Amino acid sequence: MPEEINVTAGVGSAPDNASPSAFYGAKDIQVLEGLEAVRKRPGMYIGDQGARGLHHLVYEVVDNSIDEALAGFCDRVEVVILPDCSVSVRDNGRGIPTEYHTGAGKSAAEVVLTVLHAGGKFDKGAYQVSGGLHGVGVSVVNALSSWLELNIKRDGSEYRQRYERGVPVTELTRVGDSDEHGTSVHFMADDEIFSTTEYSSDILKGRLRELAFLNPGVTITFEDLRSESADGDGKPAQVKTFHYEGGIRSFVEYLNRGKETTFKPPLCVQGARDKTTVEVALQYNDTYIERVFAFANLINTVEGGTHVSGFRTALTRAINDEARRAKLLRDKDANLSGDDLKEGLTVVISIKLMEPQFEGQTKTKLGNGDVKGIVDSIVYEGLKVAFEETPEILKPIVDKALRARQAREAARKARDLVRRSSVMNKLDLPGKLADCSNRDPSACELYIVEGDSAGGSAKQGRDRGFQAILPLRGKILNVEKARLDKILSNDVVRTIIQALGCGLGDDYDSSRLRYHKIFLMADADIDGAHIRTLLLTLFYRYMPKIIEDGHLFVAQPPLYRVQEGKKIAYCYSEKELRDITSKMDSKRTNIQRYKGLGEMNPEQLWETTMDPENRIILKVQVEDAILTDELFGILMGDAVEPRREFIENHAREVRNLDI
Ligand code: 0RA
Repeated sequence: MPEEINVTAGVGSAPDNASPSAFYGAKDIQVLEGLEAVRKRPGMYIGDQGARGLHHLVYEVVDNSIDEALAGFCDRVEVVILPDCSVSVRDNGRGIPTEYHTGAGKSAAEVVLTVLHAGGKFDKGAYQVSGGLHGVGVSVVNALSSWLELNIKRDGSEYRQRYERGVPVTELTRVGDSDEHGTSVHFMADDEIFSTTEYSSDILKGRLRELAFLNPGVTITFEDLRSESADGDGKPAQVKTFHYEGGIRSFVEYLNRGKETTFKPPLCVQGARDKTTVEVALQYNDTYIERVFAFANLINTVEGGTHVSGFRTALTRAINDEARRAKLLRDKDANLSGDDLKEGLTVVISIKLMEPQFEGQTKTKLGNGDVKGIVDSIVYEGLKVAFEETPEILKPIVDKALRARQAREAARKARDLVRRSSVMNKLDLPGKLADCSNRDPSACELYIVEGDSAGGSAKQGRDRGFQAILPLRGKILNVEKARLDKILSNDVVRTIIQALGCGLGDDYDSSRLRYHKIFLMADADIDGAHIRTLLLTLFYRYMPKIIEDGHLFVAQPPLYRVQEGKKIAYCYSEKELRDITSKMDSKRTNIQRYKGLGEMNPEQLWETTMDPENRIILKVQVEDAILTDELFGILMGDAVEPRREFIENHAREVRNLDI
C-alpha cells in the first residue's frame, strides 16, 4: 500500500493557509487512498467505464447544482461540452464554501473535491438528489478526471483551484472580486479510465430536459461546441434551453406530443405528508401502450417501487368509485381492473422523501414501505377532487377502459392458443425453427434471420449443438400501432413467441426462456434496418426483461470480403476496408461487397457472424428509458413530422445507406 501512496504524494502542494507541513499528513494520505480506490475500481462508484459511466460524471456534477436549486439557492445551470471534449457545469448557487476547514487542514472546497462522500451538505434538512443513486460526490468526478478546474464565486470574491487526477496542483486562490455567486466545475474525463470519452449530446439533453421538468423554474442550458457534434446535424452549435414552468404537467404534454389525447390538459395531483411530497400528472392517449415514468428525489426509478404501486391502487380505486357514482358503470358491471386502465396511459410520478431506499438490480427501485400508503391516499383524494371539478374527463377514460377490457378478453383467447402450443414440447415448436440439441437455455443461442435464403445458409453453417435458427418471412407487424390481440394474431410474432417459449406482456416468464442469447440477423441495408427496428420494438414493448437481462444481441455481418492470394480478410466498416486495402497490393486484391446475408455461403456466414470465437456482436441495451421510448415512438408511431426531423438530424450518422 504505502508504495502506491508515495507516487502521488509529491504532486500536491500544501496550501499557504493549510497545515504548515510541506508533507502530507495522515489525513491527506487517507484522501489519496480514497481517490486511488476510486481510480482502481471506477465501476463501484459510477457503474462502468464505458459511455454510461462517462455520462454519469456529468450527472454527478449537475445533481450537485440541482441540490442547490432544491435548497432554493439556484435557478440556472449551464452545461457545455467544449471542443476538446471537456465538460463545464456552471450554476448560480451559493458556491462551495471556501473557508479554511480547521479539522481537515484545508479549504472546505478542497474537502468537497477530494474526500469521498463529503458532498458537504451540512444542511441535513433538504432533499438531496446526491443522496440517492448518483450520490457519490464530486470527489469521484475529480478522481476520474485527468484535470479539473474549480471556480467559485461567493462572499464578494472569485476563487480558483486546479486538480490533476484528483490531486490539487494549485491552492484554492482568490483571483478577484465578484458580486456574483455560484460554482463552476470544468473537467476532462480521464482517457486512462474511460474506454470512450465521446459524449452523446442526445443522452445529456435527455437527462437535462428531464431535470428541468422535475424542477420547474430552474433554467438549464446545454451547448455542444464540438465540431463533429454527436448531433451531426452540421448546423452551428446552438444553446438549447430547458425551462418549464408547468413542471411534470409539461412533461406529460411533452411525452404525448403529436398524439391524440382523451382530454387536455393532463390531470395533476399533488400533496405532502410526513416530509414526503407527491406530484403526479397523467393523461390518456390513443395508443395501446402504458408509460409510467417515476422519480424519487429526481432519480428515475426505472424498476418502479412503492410509489408506483401506491399510484396504481389509487388510480383504480378512484376511477371505479367515481364511475359508479356517475353511473358510468352499472351495478352489474364488474370493476375496472388495473390492467383495463393501463391502455394509453401516460403518467409521471415525482416524489421527494427524506431517506430514500433504492433497491433492485440497478438500484432504481424505491423500497420505502410507508410511501405506498402516502402516495395512495394523496393520489386517491386528489383524483376524486379532480373528477368532481371536471366530470367530463371521466367518461372517455371509462369508455376507453371498457374497450380495453373487451380487447383483453380477445387477446387472452389468442394468447391461450399461443401459450398452449408453447409448452416445451418439440412438436409444438414452429415448423421453420431449426432447433439445437442442447436443452440448457443458458448455453443456447437463437438466430432470428431475415429471409429464407439467409436462413438456409445459417442452418447449414451453424453449430447445431447450441445454435438454433429461425428464418422469418412475411410482414412483421408494427407493434407500436396495434393492440395485443392483433399482435398475437400476426404469424411472425407468434412464431417468435413460440420459439422463445417465455410468453409476453404480463405473461412473460423468464424461467421459460429457451435461449439466453438471441441474435437479430438482418441485412446491412435499409430494409434490414427496418426489420430490425420492428423486432426491437416487439422486444422493447412486450419483453423488455429480455433486454434488461442482457439476452438480446444484434449480429454484425461483414460488409466486405477482401482476398489477396491466400489471405482473406473481412471488413465490418468502410474504415476497416480502407485500412486493410491500403496495406495490400491493390492490383492483386479482390474485393467482394456483401449486399445481403444471402450472398454469403454457409462457411462464410459461420466464420464471420456466428462463430463465437470470431463474430462481432452488439448487445442491445437501454441507456435511457425515456429517450428510447421517445425514439421508438418517433420511428414507429403515427406522427410524420418528428420522424422527418429525426432522420434529418441523424442522417449523417448512417454509414451504410443503401436504398
Ligand atoms: C457544500 C456546501 C454547500 C454547497 C455546496 C457544497 C455546493 C456544491 C456544489 C457542486 C456544484 N455546485 C455546488 N454548489 C454548492 C452549502 C453552502 C453554504 O452553506 O453556503
